[in-house]
Amino acid sequence: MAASAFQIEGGRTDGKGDSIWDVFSDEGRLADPGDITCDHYNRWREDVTLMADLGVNAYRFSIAWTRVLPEGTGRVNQAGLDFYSKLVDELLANGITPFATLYHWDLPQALQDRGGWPERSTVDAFTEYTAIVGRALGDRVKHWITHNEPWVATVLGHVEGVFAPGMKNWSDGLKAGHHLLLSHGKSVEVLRAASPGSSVGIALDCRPATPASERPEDVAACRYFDGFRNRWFFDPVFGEGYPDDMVKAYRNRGRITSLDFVRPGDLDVIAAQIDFLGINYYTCIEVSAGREESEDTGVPPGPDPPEGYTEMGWAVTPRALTDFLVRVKNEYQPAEILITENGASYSDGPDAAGRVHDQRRIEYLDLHIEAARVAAAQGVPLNGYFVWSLLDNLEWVSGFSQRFGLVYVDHSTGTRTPKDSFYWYRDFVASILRNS
Ligand code: IFM
Repeated sequence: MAASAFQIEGGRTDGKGDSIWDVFSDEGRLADPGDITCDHYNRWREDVTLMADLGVNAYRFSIAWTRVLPEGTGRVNQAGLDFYSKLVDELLANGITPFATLYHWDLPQALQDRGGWPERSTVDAFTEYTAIVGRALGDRVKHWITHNEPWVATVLGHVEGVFAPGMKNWSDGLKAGHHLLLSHGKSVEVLRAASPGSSVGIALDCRPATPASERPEDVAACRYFDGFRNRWFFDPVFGEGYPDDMVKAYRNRGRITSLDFVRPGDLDVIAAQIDFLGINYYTCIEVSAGREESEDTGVPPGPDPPEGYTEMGWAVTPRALTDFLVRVKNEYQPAEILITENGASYSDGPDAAGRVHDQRRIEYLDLHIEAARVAAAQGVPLNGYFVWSLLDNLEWVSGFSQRFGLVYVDHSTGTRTPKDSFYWYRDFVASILRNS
C-alpha cells in the first residue's frame, strides 16, 4: 500500500511549517483545499488498523519535510518526528514493514523562497533533512525511498507550472531536475550511514511510449518523448548520464544553452549504487509527431484500448507494464525492482446499503498484477508491489474528484468505508502470503 503525506495527512499544526503545496492550496490552485485531506494526522491508528485488516505486509508513506524542519533547515520540530516515530512503531506492531519516502513533492516554502530546487543549496538542505530523519527512524525503518517521481516535480512543477511551485521555465526545470537527482545520490550514502543495514532506492515514474505509426516523424517523436519522459531520469540514476540525443535536442529547441549546472563529479554521485528501483506505473502512450512533449492521456489515434480508461483519462494498458519492466531489466540491470505505485481512479461511491462496488478497480489491479507476474517469469527481479492507494485522497490539483482508494473516504466527515476492491485485495494478499 502506498500514500503520500500531503495527500492524506492534513494536520497543519503542532509546529508544522508550510510546504509549496500548502501555499498552492492557500492560493486556491487546487480543486479542493489541502488543509485536512483524509485527516490521517489524527486518524493514523485507524488507518494502520485498516491496513492490518487488509493483511498487507508493507506500507509506503512519505514524510512531510516541513513537519520535521518547518523552515527546511536548522530548527527541528520534535513533534513532527514523534508523529512518524509513533506511526512506524504502530506499523511494526502490526507486522507491516515501513517504506519511508523522503520527498513526495512537498518542498518547504522557506526553501522555495530562497530559490527552491533550481538552487544548488537545496541539495544540502535535503541531505540535512535526510540525515535527521534517518537518525530518528533508522533503527526501525529499513527501507528508504529518496524521491518520488522526479519527472513530475521537474516538469509539472517547474516547466509547465501546473503543479507547485508553479514555475514555467525550461532552464529552471532542468536545473531543478538535476538537483533532485543529485540530492537523491547524496542521500543514498547519508541514509546508509544513519540507518545501518537499510535498503535505499528511488521511485521513478514512467510512461512507456510507442510510435503512432511507422512514419519516421512518429518514430522520432516517440524517441524524443521517451527521452523527455523516461530516459532523462533513468539513465543518470543508472550511471549513463543524461542521454546525448536529448541534450542535443533540448539545445536545438532552445530549452537549454548548456548543462553548466552539472558540475564535475555530479553524475557519479547521482549514479550511487541503489538497492532497489521503484517503478510507478499507471498507463502508456502512443506518440505522434508534434506531440512529443505532450503528456496527453489516452492512446490517440487508434481504436480505444479494450480495457478502457480510468477516470484520470488514462488508458488501461497492462501489457505495457510487462514490456517496460523487461526493458528496464535489460537496459539498466537493477538489483531489485519494486512496483512502488499502481492503481486506478474510479469514482464509485456507496450504494443504498453502504457498499462500494468498484469492479473496474478490481479488474485494473488484477490485470496489472498478472502483467507484473509475467515480467517476473521473464527474469525481472521483481520483489514487491504497492497499490496506490489505501484511501481516496487528495489528487493534487484535481482535489477529491479522483478516487484511487481501496477505501472510500467521505471527505465531509472523514468516514472510511472499505470498497469491494479492499475485500478482493485482502483475499488476494492472504492467498499470496499463504503460498509464499
Ligand atoms: O496521486 C499520485 C501520486 O502522488 C504520485 N503518482 C501518481 C498518483 C496518481 O496520479
